Amino acid sequence: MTTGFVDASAIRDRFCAALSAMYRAEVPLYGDLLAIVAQVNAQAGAAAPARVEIERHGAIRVGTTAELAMMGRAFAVMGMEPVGYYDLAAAGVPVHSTAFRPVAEDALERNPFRVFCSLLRLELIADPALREEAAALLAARQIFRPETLALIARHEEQGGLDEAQADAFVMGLLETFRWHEDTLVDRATYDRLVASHRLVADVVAFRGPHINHLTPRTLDIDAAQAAMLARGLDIKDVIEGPPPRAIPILLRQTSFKALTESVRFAGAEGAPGRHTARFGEIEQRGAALTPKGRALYDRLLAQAQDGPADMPYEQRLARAFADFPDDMEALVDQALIYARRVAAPDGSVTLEPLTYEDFLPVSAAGIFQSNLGAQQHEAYGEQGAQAAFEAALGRPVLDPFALYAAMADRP
Ligand code: OOG
Ligand code: NI
Repeated sequence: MTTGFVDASAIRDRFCAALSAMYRAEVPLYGDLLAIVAQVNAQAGAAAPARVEIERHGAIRVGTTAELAMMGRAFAVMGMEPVGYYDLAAAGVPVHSTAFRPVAEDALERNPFRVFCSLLRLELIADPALREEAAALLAARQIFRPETLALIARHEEQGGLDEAQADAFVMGLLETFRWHEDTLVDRATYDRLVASHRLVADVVAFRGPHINHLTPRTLDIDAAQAAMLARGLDIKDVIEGPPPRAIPILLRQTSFKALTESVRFAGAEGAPGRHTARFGEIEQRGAALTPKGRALYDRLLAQAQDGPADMPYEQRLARAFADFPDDMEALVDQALIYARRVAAPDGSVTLEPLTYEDFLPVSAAGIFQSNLGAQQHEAYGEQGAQAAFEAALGRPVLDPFALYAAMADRP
């Protein structure tokens, strides 16, 4: 029986393509990145998984619990569920986050589009007057179009969207992710928001949670990074994540630095203002690690970061990760990665790692920080607040390890 509803994966696929086209028009350098990555991936040849060509992740930052809850409902229309909890306060960024992504195997295969979604933690703004002003600004804005809200409700009532509704949903939701040059605040307010934290200004001063980067997946991040440098892009000093390996694990990421863009402050005549937020990023994905593998990764990464300051970071990283096995047999035997048996056409069976579909908090903190310019903030004293985040979202986040374990257990 056909329901006449568009498959959630098809809606996600359309949204991902539309968002990519919009971001390309907004940030032409993103188009350059796509070209570099396409070239590098073509050289990697036949080994490329089919989904790589369309694979992207993006990131947005919302301001209120109501915005987060509605965003969760909007992503649900596209078959994207909240996976994992990321506490960035420890790294001096006043947000906590989850990743909305498909979780079923066929959905990941179709289009693994994921969005790192951060919620501003207003309670971490020290100045009570500014905190109240920010809360009032956020309470007064509506980041979704009324017709998009109606379509989300419609989806929940009828269990899906038909063709016309799906297209209207995609176009409407795209508006929520669009960049707005006009700010909600005047220059003086903007300056006070920036002074509390640049990220606070990025969320509170604007009409909506503009997409701040969109990241294609490369099969060789070292080659892609060299190509970015050759094109003269202003990129981060180090690649976040593990060092280069024979069997890639988790996620390696690098980005070009945030652009300085002109904005028009409310009520302002004269010279435009400047805002720095949007950037470009590329990533290489490897094997998903088990809790044991992840604990080893976290320990070795900390070791590299605490290593001798006079040694280049790459060298410290390589030295620390000499203790992380780098062949399939050892990785599987020691239960460090999730893998599955795959039958080859000749009847032989090989082990294939499961791809890591999530994010890394230390890397995310590094990405946030490289885009805050000179401004660095010390760690916030507060701990993560997963229960509060989940209450805001209206549901618990899924445990990424449980998802991998379920997929890996299949013979
Ligand atoms: C999100 C940064 C995290 C990643 O790839 O780790 C992220 C943000 O800047 O809003 O996208
Ligand atoms: Ni990212």
